[in-house]
Amino acid sequence: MRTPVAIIGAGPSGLLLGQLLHTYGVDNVVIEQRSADYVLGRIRAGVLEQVTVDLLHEAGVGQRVQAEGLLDDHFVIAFNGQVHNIDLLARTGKRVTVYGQTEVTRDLMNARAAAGLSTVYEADDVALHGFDGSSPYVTWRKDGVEQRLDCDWIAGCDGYHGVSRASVPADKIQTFEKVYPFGWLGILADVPPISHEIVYANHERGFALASLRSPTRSRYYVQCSLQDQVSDWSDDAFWAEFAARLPAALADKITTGPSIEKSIAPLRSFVAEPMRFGRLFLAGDSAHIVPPTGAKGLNLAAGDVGLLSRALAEFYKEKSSAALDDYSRRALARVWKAERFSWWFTTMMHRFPENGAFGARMQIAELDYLMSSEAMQTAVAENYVGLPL
Ligand code: FAS
Ligand code: PHB
Repeated sequence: MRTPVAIIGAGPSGLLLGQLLHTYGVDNVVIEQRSADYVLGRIRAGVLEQVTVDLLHEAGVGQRVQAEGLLDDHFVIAFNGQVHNIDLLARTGKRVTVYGQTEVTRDLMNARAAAGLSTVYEADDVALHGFDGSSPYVTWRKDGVEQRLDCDWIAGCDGYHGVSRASVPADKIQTFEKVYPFGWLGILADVPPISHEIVYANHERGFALASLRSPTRSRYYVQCSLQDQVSDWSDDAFWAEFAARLPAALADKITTGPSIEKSIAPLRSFVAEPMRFGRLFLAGDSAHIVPPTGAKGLNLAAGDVGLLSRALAEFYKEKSSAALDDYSRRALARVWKAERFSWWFTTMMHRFPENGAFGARMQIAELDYLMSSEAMQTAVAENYVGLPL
């Protein structure tokens, strides 16, 4: 088998890259280690930047997000028992769209199948070969049979634990990492959300986040210990802690109900440099991770594949590799700014016992200043709606 571009991973990065390349007339094959159902079963991001929505439209899969996505023109910050708005539309002229990553993935999977594009699910022992030369190829085992795909380029869209970044020789890659001393316990429940806007709460008991997937489905999080297990948290325990961390005006709006998904995610900041190694490009979580506080993970992944798809299209249509040669620099410039915002927002909103009473006061002082400064609110708003590609 042969294809111009082999894409490793059928998460949002891999599927969006595949769809954009198809739109630009560049054939590609996606190779995924899990089943489609398994990929769809992961509950992750919920907020899309306009750049991401525009890319979904460019890829021909913008219909449902246009029809069902909820437009938010502000988000909420709660602290000291008070509720404050960060007015995105007034500060930037832009909004964010609330639409779950699961639905983005579903739309991309359906479009890929409708276009008759080749996707290999449940591929075992995926391995990358020859990407330091001019004849890269990918091998895997499917139903016990060894397979090989020759290609011009490999796109490593296989996430933080994938094989792509791990295939790069250690002396050719530099990584930067910060692991946070807590996790997020997330719950999905078919109950009406307390707000159609995203609510971020700084509280002495710990951080809480209120989000949604639709007017009837809520997505809530509380900061938890890394020693916690999901089994330590009954639904009742979650609802009680969630309410305790919100101002009364918001806690009174909580409708409780049984969880349909409950999971704990660790938080880290991570970047691998560069994002290109010969004929291998890294995109999305394979190259970088942000703490989800700033709702940047999925959006950074979309930005990477927006740049990479256009650069690959230029290579095939105009026989120029200029944009490919500049991909890593351009992608990393945007990645590091999102890493900064996500780190700053996480540091400001979560409880860090090791920082003591002074550290807690510095957080409140930062929040007080934010709410008193139009300049700072504009800076926060332009990072939250997403920086230009
Ligand atoms: P993904 O990890 O989504 O996809 C990679 C794909 O590659 C997977 O399907 C995997 O099975 C496959 N793969 C892995 N190894 C492979 C191999 N060897 N061979 C073939 N395939 C392989 N972001 C937000 O903005 N907000 C959030 O609230 C949020 N919550 C998150 C919660 C969790 C638990 C995690 C892990 C991430 C969260 N994120 C969040 C970030 C998340 O949304 C990512 O940014 C997004 O999934 C990135 O998409 P991909 O780069 O496609 O990586
Ligand atoms: C979500 O809806 O899952 C979500 C929203 C905003 C965030 C993180 C997660 O910052």
